[in-house]
Amino acid sequence: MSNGTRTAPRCAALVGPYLSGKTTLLESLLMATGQIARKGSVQDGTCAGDASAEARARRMSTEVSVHTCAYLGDPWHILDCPGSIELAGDTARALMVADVAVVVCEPVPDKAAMLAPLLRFLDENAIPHLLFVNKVDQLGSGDVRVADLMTALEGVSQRPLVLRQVPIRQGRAVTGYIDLVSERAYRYCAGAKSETVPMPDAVLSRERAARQDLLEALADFDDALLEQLLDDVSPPRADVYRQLSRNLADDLIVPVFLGSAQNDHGVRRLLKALRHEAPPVGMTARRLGLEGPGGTGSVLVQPFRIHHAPHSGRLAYCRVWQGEVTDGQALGPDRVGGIFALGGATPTKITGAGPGAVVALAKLEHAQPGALLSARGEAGTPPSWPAVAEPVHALAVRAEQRADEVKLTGALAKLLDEDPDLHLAMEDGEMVLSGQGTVHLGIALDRLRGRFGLAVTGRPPAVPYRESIRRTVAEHARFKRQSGGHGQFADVHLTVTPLARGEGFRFEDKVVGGAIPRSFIPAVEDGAREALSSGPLGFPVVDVSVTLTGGQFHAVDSSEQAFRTAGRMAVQEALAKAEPVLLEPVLLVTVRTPTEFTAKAQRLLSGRRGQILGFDVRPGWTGWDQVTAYVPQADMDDFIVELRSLTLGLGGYTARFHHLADLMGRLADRVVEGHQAGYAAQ
Ligand SMILES: Nc1nc2c(ncn2[C@@H]2O[C@H](COP(=O)(O)OP(=O)(O)OP(=O)(O)O)[C@@H](O)[C@H]2O)c(=O)[nH]1
Ligand SMILES: [Mg+2]
Repeated sequence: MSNGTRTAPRCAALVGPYLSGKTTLLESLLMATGQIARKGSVQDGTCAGDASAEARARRMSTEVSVHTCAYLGDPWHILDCPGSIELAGDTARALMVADVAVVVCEPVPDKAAMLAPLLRFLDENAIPHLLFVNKVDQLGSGDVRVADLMTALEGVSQRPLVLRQVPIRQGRAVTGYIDLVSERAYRYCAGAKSETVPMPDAVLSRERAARQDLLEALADFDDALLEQLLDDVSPPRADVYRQLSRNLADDLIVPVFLGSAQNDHGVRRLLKALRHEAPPVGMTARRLGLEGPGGTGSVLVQPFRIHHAPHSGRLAYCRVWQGEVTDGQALGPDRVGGIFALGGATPTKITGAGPGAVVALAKLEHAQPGALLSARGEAGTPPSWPAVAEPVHALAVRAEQRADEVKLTGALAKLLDEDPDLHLAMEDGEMVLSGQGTVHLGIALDRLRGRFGLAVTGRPPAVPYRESIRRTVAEHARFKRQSGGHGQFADVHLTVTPLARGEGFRFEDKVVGGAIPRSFIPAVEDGAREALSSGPLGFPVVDVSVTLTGGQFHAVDSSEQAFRTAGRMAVQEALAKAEPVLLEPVLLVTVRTPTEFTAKAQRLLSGRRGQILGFDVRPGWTGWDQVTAYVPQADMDDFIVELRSLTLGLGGYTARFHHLADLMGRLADRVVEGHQAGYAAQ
């Protein structure tokens, strides 16, 4: 291990849009490397990548899974990442520890735009990546030319794409490829290595042109190669390979491969490219500017995800950047309590892990994704570590059985620990879980049910309506009770007055001449606050001032309790006469979308009672707009679902509470009736 980097495991992340075939590709890679004897399938729920119950049930990847294999003696870790845009945070964190990313996409030019956010992330972080155009078995039916696909893909990549293969077709069907570096032709063989075949004449001219493009792309970064090209000299193959791997490591170019994961086509070619061109762990650590506080030999580990396993407890999935991790050693503020290899059905215990390894470390109770750990302590989180995403969807979560409430709190704490993109807050008495969309939150609920055995429900959270008044009203209330011994007596005169929006509650004491003793006045204020906690419409009352103007007391029978009750009665009666008005929360919403969908996004906002404030280009994003609008919170339910369906899944938004607006007429009646019916049902 110590002599280098070649034998240290490298780590490739499989990423790309939802359902592009990453988990199927993983299965094919595991088979081609002899890791598994038989291929499972996503559809049958038998593949290695989607092993969790949530993934199987949904036939999609619901979390990053870690796999281990070896190809021609080189050890590899493969991270199969979920493609759903709602789980992009998990994928981003996995990408931060990978040496190379394999971007799996479909051969559909119209879907190229779906790659834009991912390619942008890879380029911003200079993560070496190549494209694997999957499902080429479908190219025939769609009659798509690879050249058109490349044009579409180039439109969404900041880095130049370099096509490495041209397809060989029979009719429309793709039956093999020509490798543009070795200039050899291959015929695909289902489930096995491709066979070498003579170069078909029909493809020769396309091959020449594509190879010239490839060399020219490389020559942009290499003067010697440029000279050779200008002199019409064919550069030595070894130089081309060297240049390819250097340019990949520096994220200067994006090589493009073709294949079909389902049929194992092009998969060994991909493995070879990874073997020759993917940078070793030491180079990745340098790219990330990482070095342990004790120099290059000292141990440096970075967790990228937390998992609470039923038997081993809290596991930190980590990449070992340098040094050797041993069981029991100090790491960060904790001590390693078990090292587990990942990839099988369950983690298996091992004794140590060296540079490049992706392992699960137990008992690192304080480890957080991104935060570097060394033997000397925690070495901080690099600034490039992805930020947590702002929530765009929320559910009020409840245990069906009261007895489960404590267990639910514990289970949610674990889920939040595992997934930094989940958020939990108490809002108007409800436990509100928020995250990246219906799929993201649905998976969280499935985990509560499946992993933690909890019967839970998730409903749209209640909209935090408020109410206020529109008129000043003076009121008098007398509380008097005579029941044996001491009686109760308090008499209060007060006025309620509407305040401007946002001013909250104000209490003024204008009692003169000791009509009410000082000591009872705070009790009147308490009573007023009680009355405001639920107004005549049933909601908390805001923006009201209460002025105590006078009253009476009794030397023996008056008490704080009596004045609180009288204060509450007076305010309650005054509010009912002061023209109560329902207030609804309005959010300032900023929608981000590719320009081609801006008009649709605007219509969506207007359709939800939104008041468009304006639109502009999205700063730093060519071809994107952002639209700002005021939208009532009540109309934001499932907004993200519709926005995504209108924008190829690319649109997103942020929302902040902005103001409370008067709500009147039928809409207000419906809210009040619904609220009262809700109470009656409880
Ligand atoms: N025709 C064809 N279908 C494929 C190929 N590879 C995958 N599929 C199908 O595409 C669908 C999605 O495959 P997955 O491997 O689950 O895709 P994924 O990218 O892992 O999906 P997520 O992880 O949910 O984003 C499945 O129905 C596969 O059978 C291929 O090469 N050709
Ligand atoms: Mg998958």
